[in-house]
Amino acid sequence: MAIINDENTPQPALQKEPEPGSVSVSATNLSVREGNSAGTYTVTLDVDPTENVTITASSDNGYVSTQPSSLAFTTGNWQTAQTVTVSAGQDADRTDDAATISYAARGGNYDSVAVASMSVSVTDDSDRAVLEAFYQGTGGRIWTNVGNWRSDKPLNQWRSVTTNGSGQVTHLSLRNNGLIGSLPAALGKMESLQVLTLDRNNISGSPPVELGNLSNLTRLAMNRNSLTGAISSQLGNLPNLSILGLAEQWSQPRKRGL
Ligand SMILES: [Ca+2]
Ligand SMILES: [Ca+2]
Repeated sequence: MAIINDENTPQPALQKEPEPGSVSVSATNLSVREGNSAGTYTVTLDVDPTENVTITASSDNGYVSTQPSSLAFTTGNWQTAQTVTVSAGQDADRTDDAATISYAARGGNYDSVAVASMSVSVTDDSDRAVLEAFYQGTGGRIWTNVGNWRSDKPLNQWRSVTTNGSGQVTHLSLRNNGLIGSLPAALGKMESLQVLTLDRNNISGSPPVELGNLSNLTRLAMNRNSLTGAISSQLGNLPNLSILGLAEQWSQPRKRGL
């Protein structure tokens, strides 16, 4: 009698169903400051893929993006975590924003596998861009005291800058600090500004008409500079302006500290 299924007889290999794919994301929420890249995280495959896998990211906010936008895992490198960086562009408004990054997986046993989405909160930072323009326009590189200007520190740690609870600049007071050149029109975007004190510098030109947009401005002091030209009538119409100091303008450059 023939013996079948003897333990020495090779058995046909079982046709195993591939294990369903699974993706790990190292974080599901992060914060980024407008105009910056931040908050790197990693994406990893948990299960051996049957073929190459692509994971594509998409953002529901046009100002928020990921680098790279698409991750390629092969059957050889699938165990290696891949790093993603989130960037937030500078938008025109002055409010904080949010974004959700969603992922779509394609390929082999990962086709349509669900991947946890990423919640991104964006801290608006438009005033930082204005201060950068101010620094550039008034010879920041040769200021007497630069403090933390242009650093990554919060704006209220920059020399002579005060902010409100939302991080918007309310006071900018740089007296006798070697400022030269002219005021940038961008200053008119700093809508929360209440006090602008720039006495005893060497600022030339005429104050930009855009300063007339600063409806919260109570004090504008630029005594003892080198201003010329007409003072825009819009400055006189600022609803909250109670002090406007533009005395003693010099027509020639002069030494600091006078
Ligand atoms: Ca903004
Ligand atoms: Ca915004």
